Amino acid sequence: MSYELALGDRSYSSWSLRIGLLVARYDLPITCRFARLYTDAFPALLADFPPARTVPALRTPEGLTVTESLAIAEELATRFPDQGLWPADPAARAMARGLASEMHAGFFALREACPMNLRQAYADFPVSPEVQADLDRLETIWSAARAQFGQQGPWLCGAYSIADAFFAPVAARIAGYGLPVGAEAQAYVTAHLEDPYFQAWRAEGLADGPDQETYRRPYTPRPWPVAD
Ligand SMILES: N[C@@H](CCC(=O)N[C@@H](CS)C(=O)NCC(=O)O)C(=O)O
Repeated sequence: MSYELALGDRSYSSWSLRIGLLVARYDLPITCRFARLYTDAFPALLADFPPARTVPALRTPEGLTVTESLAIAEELATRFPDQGLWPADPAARAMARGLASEMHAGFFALREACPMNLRQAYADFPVSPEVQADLDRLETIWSAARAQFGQQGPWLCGAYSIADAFFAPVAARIAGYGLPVGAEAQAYVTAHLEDPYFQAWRAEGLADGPDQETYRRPYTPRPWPVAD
C-alpha cells in the first residue's frame, strides 16, 4: 500500500492548499485524490479515508488515516526526513514550528471574513477591527521570523518550510481581498504569489469546474493581483 492524500477544491480549500504545496514542492511520493466540497464526490472520497471528516486526510502505507493539517505536515516531515520540510537549524525549526502552530490554531476573524478564493479578487473589502488585529499579529510574527532567519531569501525561517506553506492561504487572502499590510508583509505575500508551486496549484484549480457560489462575496470584483 502507498501514500494517498484526500484533498478538496484547489481554488477554495485552504487546508488542502497547505498540504498540496508540500507534496508538490518536496516531490513526495503521494497520490493526491481531489473532490469538490459541497458535491457528492466529497463524502465518497472521505469514505476511503475513515474516520476523516475533513480534508486534507493522509492515508499511510500501514493503512492509518492521519487528519489535521499540522499533524499531516509533521508526519510528512518525519517520514521524509531528507526533504527538509522543517528547517535543519534548530532555532529556525523551533520558530517555524511555532508559526505553523499559531496559524493552525488561530486567526479566526481573518479566516471567517475572508474565505480563500484563488479565482476571484475583490476591492472595497471592509476591514473590521478583529480582522485588523489578525493582520497586526501576522505582521508581528512574520517580521520577527524574518528579522532572525529571513535575510537570505523571501521566506520566514530560511529556506521554504512548512511554516511558509501554512501561511500561503493567508497570503492569498491578503492579496485577494486587498488587505492592508506594510511593505515587508506585502513582499512576503508577493513571494507566495510568485512561487511556481503556488501558481501551478492555482492554475490547476481554475480548471476544476464551475465557481462554487458559496464562496462568492458581495464586494467589487477585480482581477487576480499577479499575472501568471
Ligand atoms: N483543522 C482541520 C481543518 C480542515 C478543514 O476544515 N477542511 C475543510 C476544507 S478547507 C473541510 O474539509 N470542510 C468540510 C467540512 O467541514 O465538512 C485541519 O487542520 O486539517
